[in-house]
Amino acid sequence: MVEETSSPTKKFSAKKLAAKKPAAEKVAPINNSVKLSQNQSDELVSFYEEMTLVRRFEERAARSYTQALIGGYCHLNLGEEAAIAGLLKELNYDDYLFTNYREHGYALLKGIDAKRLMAELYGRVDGVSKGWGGSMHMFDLEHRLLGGYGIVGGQLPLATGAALAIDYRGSREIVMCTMGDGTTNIGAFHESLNIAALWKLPIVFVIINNGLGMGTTVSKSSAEPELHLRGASYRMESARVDGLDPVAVAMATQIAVQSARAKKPFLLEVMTPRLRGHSVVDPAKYRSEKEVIDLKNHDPVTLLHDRIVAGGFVTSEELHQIDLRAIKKIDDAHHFAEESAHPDVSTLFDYNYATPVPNDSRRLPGQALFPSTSKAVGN
Ligand SMILES: Cc1ncc(C[n+]2csc(CCOP(=O)(O)OP(=O)(O)O)c2C)c(N)n1
Repeated sequence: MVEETSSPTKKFSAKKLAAKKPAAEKVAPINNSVKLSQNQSDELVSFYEEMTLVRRFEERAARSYTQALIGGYCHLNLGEEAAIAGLLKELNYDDYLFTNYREHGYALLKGIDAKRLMAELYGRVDGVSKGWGGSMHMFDLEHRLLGGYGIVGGQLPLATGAALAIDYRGSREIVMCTMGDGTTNIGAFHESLNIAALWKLPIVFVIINNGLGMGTTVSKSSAEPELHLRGASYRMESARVDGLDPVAVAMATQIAVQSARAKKPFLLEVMTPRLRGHSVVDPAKYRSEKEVIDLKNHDPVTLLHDRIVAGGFVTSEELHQIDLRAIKKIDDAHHFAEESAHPDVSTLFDYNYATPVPNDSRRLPGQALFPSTSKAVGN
């Protein structure tokens, strides 16, 4: 279900926008054990293939982390699979994507090879960021994934700038910029939405609302907990959609993307569960027993499995075969990553904009960094 925003300034009409291009064939609501048409079943199976790939990649990443194959921070998309599949189905190859640090699944479904992504997690030269970015900083210009950002909200001004560049060039691409619910309380969220709306930029802002910023609930941190309503402050059309249902997400995204291509930025809120802790090292002790049990009934992969089987065209065994193929692909990625070399430390600054800085705590503010620059500043 796509909910419409009750904006006090502008009424969002999903029907009107959708009428410009027919939305995907409507599929029965989730958890409903009705029969599907062959086309509907095929569409769901294709989502299932993508979602199991993300699921198996993330499970492998969790395991590899405990085996010390991955260093630094590592945040997983477990629970977000339907949201990712639905969102990325509507992006063209040449559309740009910016995400936060919880990004593996997005990189995978943007078309980047699982081998290069796993090698990045393992910090190896064949990684998508040559081994220097790690889990939070995947970047691939070819697939137009422009990061992967560890600073909460850091991606928003950059994504808005990319949308401005597209507008300036007069080309047809759009930018999609995802973020967590907690990010909507960062100043950059408001600055970016304001500029995007004011300058009519081709961008879709996506809030992945998993209900938690680390361990803090949305209701404890946001005065307006219906986050999509914040679009109204910028006269930006917006909607909230059920992130357990890939078809609903794709339909809502289609509307959002059409809007962005017509130079009307859009704010889409996707409601998802976060099946594990904030990062791989968080045991999520702040969750009540009831919440933990509840989560088991909100696994998008299991829900989709049951929905497809109830649809009557595909058996559980056939879906199991899809899952086995995903496991094999991720296993191959793991072996590839393990065999890839560690990058040479001399390449540390090769892919940075910043120049090397001496790690000298005795240097005072205003003092030159290097002898060569001392002359330039007249010291
Ligand atoms: C500017 C900044 N402040 C604080 C942090 C520490 N931090 C990392 S993740 C996070 C929570 C963000 O939550 P949310 O935006 O909901 O994203 P989610 O982790 O749920 O995907 C915080 C506070 C940070 N990385 N950057």
